[in-house]
Amino acid sequence: MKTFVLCSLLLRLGCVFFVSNLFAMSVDFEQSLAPFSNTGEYQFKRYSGSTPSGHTGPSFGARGTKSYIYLETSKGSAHTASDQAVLYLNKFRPKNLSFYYHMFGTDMGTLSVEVYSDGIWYEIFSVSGQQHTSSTEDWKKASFSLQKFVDEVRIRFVGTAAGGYRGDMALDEIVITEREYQVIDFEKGMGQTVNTGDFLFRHHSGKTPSGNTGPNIRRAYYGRSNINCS
Ligand SMILES: [Ca+2]
Repeated sequence: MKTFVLCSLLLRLGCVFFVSNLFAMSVDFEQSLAPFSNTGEYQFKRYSGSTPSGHTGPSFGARGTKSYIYLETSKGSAHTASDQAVLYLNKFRPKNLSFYYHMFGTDMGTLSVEVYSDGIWYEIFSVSGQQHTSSTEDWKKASFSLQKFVDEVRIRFVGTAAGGYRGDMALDEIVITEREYQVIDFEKGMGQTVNTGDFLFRHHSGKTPSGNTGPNIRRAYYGRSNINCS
């Protein structure tokens, strides 16, 4: 947040620099569910190949991968309407979210994605009923910007059964891009900032060369250095 405030101030001053610190987490379910976990009454299970029931579920993972996760809807699993599985991830700073889903079967239920922020679960995606016509049809991709959520959030994928065994909904290749907020104190140069404007922010310590302008003290907080636009 301090970086955001600093950027806003510097943009008003007429100089431009750019900070990039993006981190992406890709979960392909080839080895495990981590960092996700199941928190619902029923579970999204890791699987490879076609699901055990005929006429439902994918035959392979998304984008040519082997494994994926799915909600089993045969008897003894989420077979009754309103049975739910919840795939949950705790606390991250969001920028973008994308994932692949496969929903083949005449008993297909509802897949929803919800983001928890400031005490409220916001639904950002929901699709109901059969979205594929065969187990071998390509997975569909969903992608969202989450930049409106400023602070840390939680996320959950909710699979709700419609009743019946032909309702094996599947997920794969969940990618979350995070933005890390950094404080840049300019004590050791410009850090990861890059000048892109017509004039340069210069790294400096102490008073600026001109009189009656610039900071009159050597430090912001307790550091020695700063940058100035000239
Ligand atoms: Ca996969």
